[in-house]
Amino acid sequence: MSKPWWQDKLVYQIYPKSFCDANGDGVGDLAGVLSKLDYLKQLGVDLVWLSPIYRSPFVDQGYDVADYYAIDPAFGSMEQFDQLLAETRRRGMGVVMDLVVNHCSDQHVWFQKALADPTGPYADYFYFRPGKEGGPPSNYRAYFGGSAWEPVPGTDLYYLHSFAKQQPDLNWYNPALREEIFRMVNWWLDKGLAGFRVDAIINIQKQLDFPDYPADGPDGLASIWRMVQDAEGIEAFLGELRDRCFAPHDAFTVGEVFNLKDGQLRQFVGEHGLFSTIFDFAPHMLASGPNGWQTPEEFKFAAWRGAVFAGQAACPADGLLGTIIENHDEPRGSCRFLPAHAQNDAGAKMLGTASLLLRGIPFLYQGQELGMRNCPMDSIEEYDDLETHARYDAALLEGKTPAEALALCQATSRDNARTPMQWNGGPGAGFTTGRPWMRLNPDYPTRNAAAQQTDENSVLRYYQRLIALRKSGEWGEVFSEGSFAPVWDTHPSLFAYRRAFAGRAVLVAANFGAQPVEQPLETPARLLLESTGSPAPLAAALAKGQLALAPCQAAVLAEETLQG
Ligand code: TEU
Repeated sequence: MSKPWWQDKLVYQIYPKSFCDANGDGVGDLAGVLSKLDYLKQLGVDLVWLSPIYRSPFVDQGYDVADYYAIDPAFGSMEQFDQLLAETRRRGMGVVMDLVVNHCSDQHVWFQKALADPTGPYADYFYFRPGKEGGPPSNYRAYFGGSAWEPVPGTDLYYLHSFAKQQPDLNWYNPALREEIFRMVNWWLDKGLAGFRVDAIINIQKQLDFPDYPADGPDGLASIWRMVQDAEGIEAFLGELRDRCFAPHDAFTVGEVFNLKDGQLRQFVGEHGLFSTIFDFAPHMLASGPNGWQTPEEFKFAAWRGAVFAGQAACPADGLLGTIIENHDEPRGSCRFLPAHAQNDAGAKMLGTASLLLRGIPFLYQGQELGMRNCPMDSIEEYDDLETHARYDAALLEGKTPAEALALCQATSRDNARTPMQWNGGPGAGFTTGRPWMRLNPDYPTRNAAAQQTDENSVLRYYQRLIALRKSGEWGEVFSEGSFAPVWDTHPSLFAYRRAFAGRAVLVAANFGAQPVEQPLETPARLLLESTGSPAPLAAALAKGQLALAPCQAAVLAEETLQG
């Protein structure tokens, strides 16, 4: 089996609205991205994933696409996009776009034509269904709240939307729709795109009789997820997408899939997988308590370690998972996957070490390399994200007070990760010369890329060294191709594992506890990297065959005598 070209790649996610604004209108743009390519190269990034930049009314920040063939003017032009392709290629990098094809925008011409002729061919690009007993066809709640069915004006029909009502679901069971999608995907790949991150894709499979489910909330509705979960047949659609588009272009693809069924992982990743990789969201799912996001769970070290290690164990030998700490939908990892005492820069470096060297394709989200933190807003009005507003309303309906509902939003809001990137300590954080579209995290005067670049002990400089090690000529193959094995996996505070390849092995160990730990080593080990900038005590312990880690210290050790 030959190794795929993306096996050793590292991906960096850009949230374009909040990355860098070159024209001073307060919104990030492609010219801004172009101006930061050297920064990304220096960090060690191979592939740049852009959240959607297609023409959009931005009801869901571009995840509502009005024209799949156009760049939204807020971001720039197709010429600038082509320039981005050329400039990344010149630096040995590639561009990955977001592929949002479970739904489009209600402003898309397909939907406009469907509304104009609700029994015509374009209506079958969507799910138009007659109502039932004076109400919608079934009792589904959309992910962003409210009924998942919206009346088609002037008819007794409804259309289905899994997300916002401005995001009508596309009917993948219609071959004509599938042809449109394949043509569009191939058009982008022909341009020279490296691949796609495939949005919310599990939702394309439906039960076409749309059965009701028992209500699961005070609104009397049942989550649409219930219907999707019981639906079958996604493999056929994704197989066609792979064979018609991805495989002929040797594209890199990462699927956004939640809650795979038993045995499905084998079909999704690996040599004949439907995608190159899929995100491992198991650690993120731990934050949902018995009542989902309404009952957020505190970080529990052993459960988190267990979820990460279970993902590593479940992944087939010929496949890779996308390892991820944070993205544009999740609170910042530095406030989430760390115990309270470690929610600081030392913790961010430790978490980065623990995550980036796992088996898999590492994904970084903008600002993660600065240890950027959640940004709790003072009132619900300050939040932009529609899901946050839906959660606020749902929490009130559940009987929570406004203060309790706001606290829930502060803990779980997607806007925590969507505040502008912090480039320097000057006005607008170097993100914009104008007024930023979303408030800056108030810590930007001290936490920013310029300050961190000149501080050898910063999170940024540490991430640069960590990524350089992962990709080094000496150890790169161990990280990109090596096996994974947990080490000391019942220890109360150590997160440790061994990566091994071709007779060489690396031990990664991190102390998540508030107390120092000491542990005898099985084999002599040499220090490759440590996270605190104070290696002396660890080096002294290693000389005696011991591992000694201070709280929040992570270390990477070469164990050259072990067989891989
Ligand atoms: O998210 C898909 C998804 O399942 C969301 O429900 C996500 O889990 C939730 O927002 C987390 O709080 C994708 C995109 O990543 C998201 O930004 C979009 O809003 C969504 O699809 C609709 O396109």
